[in-house]
Amino acid sequence: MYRLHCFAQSGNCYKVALMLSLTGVPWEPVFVDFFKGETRGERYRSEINELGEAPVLEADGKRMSQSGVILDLLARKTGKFGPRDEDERAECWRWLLFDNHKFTGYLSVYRFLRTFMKDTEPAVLDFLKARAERAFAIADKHLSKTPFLLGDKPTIADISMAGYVFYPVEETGFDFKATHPAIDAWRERIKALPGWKHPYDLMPGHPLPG
Ligand SMILES: N[C@@H](CCC(=O)N[C@@H](CS)C(=O)NCC(=O)O)C(=O)O
Repeated sequence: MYRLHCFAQSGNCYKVALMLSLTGVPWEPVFVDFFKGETRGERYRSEINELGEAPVLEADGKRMSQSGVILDLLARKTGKFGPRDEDERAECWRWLLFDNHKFTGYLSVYRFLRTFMKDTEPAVLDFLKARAERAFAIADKHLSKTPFLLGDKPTIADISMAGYVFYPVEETGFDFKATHPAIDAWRERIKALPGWKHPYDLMPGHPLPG
């Protein structure tokens, strides 16, 4: 039984929750009260994750963090969504790192500041939005040539990049259907995979208390 420390508004947590759901392995969520500061607390940092981040996966008596590392481990354990050879492994990690740094990296911070923190400088939001849009343009061009990032089959690279794309347009500020048709079509292909669920149906903590 896997235990995933997570909360519904976190697309980084969703990457792991989605992988667990798509692979059909038994797991249970452990709610992280992020908006009350749990990840910044001493207990979380000393007992759960010294990096002060979610997601954290507990398995075989170990705790591990960084969604990319966790996805790689789950792919190896389940034999699903992993790269099939060394070339694919390199390609997978190329997209995983691009996602962590740029696609998820800018999209997640932009969404967090515009939706969950109300006092961000407009210039900061403009910068993050422009950076996110550059990453989207690169992904959209690539996905106009291939159904999934590495070809015909979905991999952990797709699961990682899908972390934030299912949240409502009102939250993210991005309407992929209107602006990035290849990302939108790829998103529909992921949604059609058996076991797919929306982040708000997979993890605890939604809606936020008013
Ligand atoms: N690269 C990390 C990012 C994890 C991350 O930033 N998680 C957020 C929640 S979505 C977090 O816990 N942030 C706390 C902080 O940065 O202080 C991963 O993919 O796991």
